[in-house]
Order: sequence, then C-alpha cells, then structure tokens
Amino acid sequence: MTERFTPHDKSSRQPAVEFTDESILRDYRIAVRSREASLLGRREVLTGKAKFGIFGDGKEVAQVAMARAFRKGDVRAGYYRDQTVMMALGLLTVPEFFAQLYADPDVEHDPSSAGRQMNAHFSTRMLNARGEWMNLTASYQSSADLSPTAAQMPRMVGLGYASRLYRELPELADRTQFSKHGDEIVFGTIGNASCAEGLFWEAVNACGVLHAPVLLSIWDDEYGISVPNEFQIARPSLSDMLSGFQRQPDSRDGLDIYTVKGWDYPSLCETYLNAAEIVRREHVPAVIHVTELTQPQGHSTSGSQERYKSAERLQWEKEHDGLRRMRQWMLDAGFADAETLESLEETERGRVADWKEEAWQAYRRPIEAEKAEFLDLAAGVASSVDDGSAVEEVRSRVKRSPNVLRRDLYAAIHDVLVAVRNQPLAAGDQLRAWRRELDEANERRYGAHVLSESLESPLRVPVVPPQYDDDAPSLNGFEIVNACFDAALKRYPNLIAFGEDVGKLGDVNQGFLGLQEKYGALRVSDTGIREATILGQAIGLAMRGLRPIAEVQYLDYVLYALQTMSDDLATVQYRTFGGQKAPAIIRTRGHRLEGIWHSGSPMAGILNLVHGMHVCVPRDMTRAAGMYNTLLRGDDPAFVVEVLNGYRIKERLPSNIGELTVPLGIPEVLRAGEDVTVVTYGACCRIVLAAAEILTELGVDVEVIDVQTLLPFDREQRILDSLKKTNRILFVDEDMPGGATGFMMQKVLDGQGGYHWLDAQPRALSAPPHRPAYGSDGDYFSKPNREQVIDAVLALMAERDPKRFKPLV
Ligand SMILES: Cc1ncc(C[n+]2csc(CCOP(=O)(O)OP(=O)(O)O)c2C)c(N)n1
Repeated sequence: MTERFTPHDKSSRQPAVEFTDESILRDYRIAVRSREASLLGRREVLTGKAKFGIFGDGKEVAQVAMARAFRKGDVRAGYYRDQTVMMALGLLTVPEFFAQLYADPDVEHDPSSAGRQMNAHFSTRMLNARGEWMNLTASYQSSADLSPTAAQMPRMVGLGYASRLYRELPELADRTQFSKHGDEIVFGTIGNASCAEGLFWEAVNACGVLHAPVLLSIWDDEYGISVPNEFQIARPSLSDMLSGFQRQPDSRDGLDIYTVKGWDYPSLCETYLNAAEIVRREHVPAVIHVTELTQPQGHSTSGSQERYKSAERLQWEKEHDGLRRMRQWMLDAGFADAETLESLEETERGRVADWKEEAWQAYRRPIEAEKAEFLDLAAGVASSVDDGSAVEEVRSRVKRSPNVLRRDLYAAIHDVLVAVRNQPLAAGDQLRAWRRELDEANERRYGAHVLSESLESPLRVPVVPPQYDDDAPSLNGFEIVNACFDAALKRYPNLIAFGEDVGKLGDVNQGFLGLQEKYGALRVSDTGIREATILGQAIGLAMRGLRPIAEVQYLDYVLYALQTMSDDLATVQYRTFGGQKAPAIIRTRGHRLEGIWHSGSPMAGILNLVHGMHVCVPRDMTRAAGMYNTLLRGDDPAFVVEVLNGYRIKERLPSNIGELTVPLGIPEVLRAGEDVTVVTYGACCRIVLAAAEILTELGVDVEVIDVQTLLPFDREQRILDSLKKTNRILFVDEDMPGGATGFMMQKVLDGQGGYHWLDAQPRALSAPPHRPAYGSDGDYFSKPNREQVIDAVLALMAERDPKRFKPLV
C-alpha cells in the first residue's frame, strides 16, 4: 500500500494516518453505499412501503472523514443526517438502515430502536439483554438520537465531560469498562439551522467551561428545510459567529474552531484527524464548521426542494456534490481509475438493492405468518356458523391486501367477532385466545422498556426502614439530606453532584454543605445557570457509567430543562428498546416559598411529560434520604422534589441514614381513620395532618395518605384499600385544579376501580387557577390551607349527614 497522501501537520503532533489507496477506496465505497441507500430509501417511501424518510445524502464525504478520527470508546451525539458515519464505523448495516425505515419492531433487525424511532435515528446497544452495561470502550458508541432540533446538544455536554472526570478522578481509575484514562471523545453533529436554537449556544458554552472533550460538527447546507441561513443566524457564517469562543494560544479556555468545505475529502480528513487528536489529548472542545454541503434529494420525503431553492442553487449543489467531487479527486490524483470506480459503484448498487430486499423480507415474514394464521382461524369461524359470508368478506379483504399491517389484522379480528357476536363458538374462542397471545407480543413490541427491566430496577430494592438510636439527635432537615449525601458520596465513587451553587456553597439550602471540601471540586461542583445543559450533563454522565445527582435550583425553573428531561432522559430506555440507560437523579426543591416563580407547583405538567422516570415527592428529609438511597441502588432516572420549607424543620437523624430506603410507588398511611381518605404528598402532608387534628374534634376520623411518589403511583393499591373502608376520598395538592389531583383521581377512581366504593362525590382540593401571589397573605390565598382542607372534608361528610356536619363558614 502506497502512502499517497499525508495530511500536513499544523501542530506537528499529527497521529499516524492510514491514508492509502485501500483506505480511500473503502471510504468511497461506504459513501457510495450510503448514497445508494438514501436513493432507494426515498423510493421505498414514494412507493408506499415506508411512511417517511430523511436521509444523509450530501453529507457522505464529511462523514467518512469523520469516521477516520473515531477511536473505540468514542461516542456520537448526533442527528438524523449521520447514516454514513454509522455505516463507516460498522455500527449500521444496510439491512438495519432499511429495517428502521420500515419500522420493523424486531430489535435484531433494528438494533437502534426496534422500530420505535423514525428512520435515521441511530444508537448502539450499550446494555446486554439483561440490561447490564457492556464494555463501552470495546467498540464505537452512539447515544440515541432525537428528532427535536438541537435536542442532542445538552446530552453531548455530559457525554464529553465524563471523559474529563474519568481522566482526573483517581477514584474512577478502575472503571475501564467505561473509559480508558478519559481518552474518549464525543463526536457531536448538528445542522446549520438548528444552531439558531438556544440549546446549541448553551451547550457550546458549557463544553468550553467544563473542558469537555467534544468535537462538534456543523453540517451546513445553508438551509433548514426551506429557510435559508439569512433567516436563521445574525451573521452570514456560523464559524464567524463562533469565533468569540476561539481559545487563545496556550490557553485551555475556549474552543478551537475549524472551517472546511464539505466536498473536500483530503482537507476533511486532515481536519478531523487533527482536531480529534487535540480534543482527545488536551480536553479542549472544538467545532468543525463543514460548509458547502448539499442535499441532493432535499430535506426529507415530505416536500420537494424545487419549491424553495432556485435553479442556480440546485445547479450549484449538483456541481458541489461531495461524492462527485471525491470521485474526481480520486481520478485526478490517480488513486483509482474510472473502470475501478464504475465497477465499485455497480457492485454497491446491487448489494444495497439486495440488502434492502433482505430487510423487507425479514420485516414482512412474521407479519405474513400472522396473516396466514388469521386466515386459518377466521376460516374456522366462517365454517362454524350458518352464514359465514360476513366473515368470508373480512377474510378476503385481508387476503387481498398486500403488505397487511398488524393493525389491519386487529381490525379484522374485531370485524369477525362483530359478525358472529352472541354466538358461542369454539372457533371464536380460539380466535380470541390467539388475539390475547398477540396482545402480549405487541405490548412488549410497543410498550416494553419504559423503565428498567434489569435486576437493578429500583423497584426491586429491598425496603430498609429508618432506625433510631435512643439518643438520636434532632437535626435541621438540611442536615439530614447532607448526612445522606455524605454517605452516598463515600459509598459510590462514581456519584457526581452538581448544580448552581452546589459546590462551594453546598447548595442554596446546604444539602451539600462541606461536601465539596471533603470529596473535591469534581465530585461536588458548581455549574453555570443553564438548566437544560445541567440536565444534559446528567444524562451524558449517566450514559457513561457515572451516577449524577444534578440539581435544578427551584421547581419553577425545571421548565427550562423540561424539554431535555422529557424528550431525552425519560425516553432513553424506551427509544432504544432497553439498549441504553441514563440513571440520573434530578434534584430540585419546591412549594411553600412565596411568589410566582418560587412556589409554583407545575407537577402535572412535569409528571405527565416524564413517564420513563420516577417522580418522588418526599414529605420530609428522612423520606428524601430514603428515596435517594433507593434510586442510587437502582438504574432508572428520577426526579426528586424536596419540600422547600423542610430544611429548617427538625427531624431525628436515623442511625442508618446511608442505608435506609423508601420503596417507590408505595404510599404511606400517616394517620389511620375510618371516615374520609385524604390523599396528598409533599408539603401538603403537614397541612392535611393539622386539619385532621381539628377534624377529630369535629367528629371526623380522617385517614391521611402520603403517596410518596407520583410515578410510579400506588403499585399495591393501598389507596383503594383505604377507600374501601372510608368510602369517601379527597385529593389535596398545590397544583392547579385538574393538575396532579386530577392525575391522582384518575389513577384511583379509574385505574384502581375506586369509583365502585364511593358513597360521596370524590373531591379535589388544589391551588386556585392562578399563579401564587407573593407575601404571606398572597401565599394563603394562592395555596390550599388547613381551613380549606377542614371545609372540604366537612362538605364530604355533609353529603351523608348534613345536619351533623354543617359548614363552618
Ligand atoms: C424543535 C424542532 N422544531 C422544528 C422541527 C422540524 N424540523 C425538522 S428538521 C428541521 C430543519 C433542520 O435544519 P438543519 O438544522 O439545518 O438540519 P438539516 O436537516 O438541514 O440537516 C426542522 C425545522 C424539529 N424537528 N424540531
């Protein structure tokens, strides 16, 4: 193999580059293969075999260059244009590419998402079939893609920062399954138009601050669907705009910024190899702005670029097509002759077509088998009734339809059962039994892996009640969580805590007081004010084997991070069909301060967006400690809302503060009673208990239940047990009407069948439908209070006995 080209070495620290005829031809082969896959992919959509297609055509050459710089253990955090780099790294086969296009739900066929994600949303399997981490340094990795533009940016920060922690924290040295001395870098990718998103700028800044070894590529084809750059960014060039981040010579502060043309293969190779080497060695992030990229087939299958690109632009794109340019360069430089290239192209065209067909057959086979089984069973039904014509009609509809889907079979089963309703038929029962079998399989296909299914699921963590010495000290609430975090930091060397004011100050309520001094500034650290990338920092660290506790200072500010929490963190396991996990704990505090942005309770808004996480609402700091201990023993992500006014309330310090656990999804009865069940959580527990005392004087025996976690909710139906006894129920919280009280009501009355046990109207007491006003009176008139709880319970009792339980006011 001749060394025809050696990228020149700007820093004279250039790694050895394999730049041979063979390697160039390999790159070209992958680029051609990828292009062919895009072309055929689009055709599959246009002929109705797939629903939608978005492809990486036009970005191939940049990506084969990028792949050259990847090392085992490196991680991609990219988006839907990256099929070529995935193929070049051997992380995506052509059949897998098509399987995802067809939404094939077999994880063997689409290992990225088991058909759950739109096409071109890639990921690698970081977990084995038991949900345990594999050796992440043994292969290239790709964190799971998302559709929202720039949504991959926050996670990229954490993925990169993990390398820094692995390099700099001696206590992590033996975790070689996740990192070898922090030498892994992250390859981020983003489209030019997505750089108009705030998440992009926040993430670039955070990478710089954290010295996260991230190499971020901007694929710039000058458009975001139909909207050109002039409507996206303030200056004509993104790299110009980014130049303020450029680090000064001999400084580690800032980023390196490179610009390279997307059709210039040798320069791309040189740039990627240089940049990656520096990022890897120095842990200084870099951006490669890849310009003059094209989009031969347009943005996606929905729409045609001729509608918004001029004839001149389209002509320019043809001339600057990377593949065409690379081909010409190879011919000009004598790397290959035209005959060799033509033969290569011909071969790839044939192979991609075959692979596509293979993927299609693999996708269709089990469905066709189900179709055949349906036809058999339905024939059995038709022949066992006097007039089987209606059933036969359904059969022939299914028989005739090409590429029948499972939904069509479900509709057909229903139609058959409608046709033979009220006829006791063995054949009908057989059909029903088969449908139940299908249900089971489909439930897994489309519903599995919302939460961890591994042996480490926090739902399996044994309950360890708090224990108290006779002389257990009474401490402030913050000292209780502080003792819990101290024990956890000691127990788990991979526990990393961070957030605004978490480091030096020990958080604004002192939960981490003194712990930075004790464990160091990388274990307990401050962050900038950047909630979305605090979330992303947590996700990325967790995906690389660390255990982050990331703090968002107040509950009201979680909204800044909610998109990342909802779209990314909560769906990691689901969207990868259990191939990846991110056991991050997001800590915040809320309720009962004062004013619109310090005492809000947008609980339903949050909890309904984060299925896939546990939502814990501890009523005091001992419960909070128990929940943290449970979560740290598990491998799911979670959101914990501590009670803001609990930090100064005294609690006895359990002697087993580092071991006690609180089970998730198991409510606690705080006060037993016979007349009314009041269901609440968090700060409202105290208010309801105070009301219950007065209600006893008024002759009402109230059972008070703390749900403890909103997700999961009452896994053992303890609230139903209470309702069976009292037959009256009131839900109390600080959310808006119809918010988390509505959520709880649905769970109990509908989900648990509580409706059947009611003797009185089920009621909810929540905050009034406005944001909380400031000041003590503002608070009183904006949140449920003791008096309102008493009145609501009396109203419930009055339904049965209005004379005895007259309203007080
Ligand atoms: C948050 C969000 N807004 C809008 C969209 C719809 N959308 C999908 S791709 C796209 C354009 C992205 O352009 P660019 O970042 O340049 O990437 P390209 O597709 O050109 O590679 C838009 C607006 C989205 N996916 N997410």
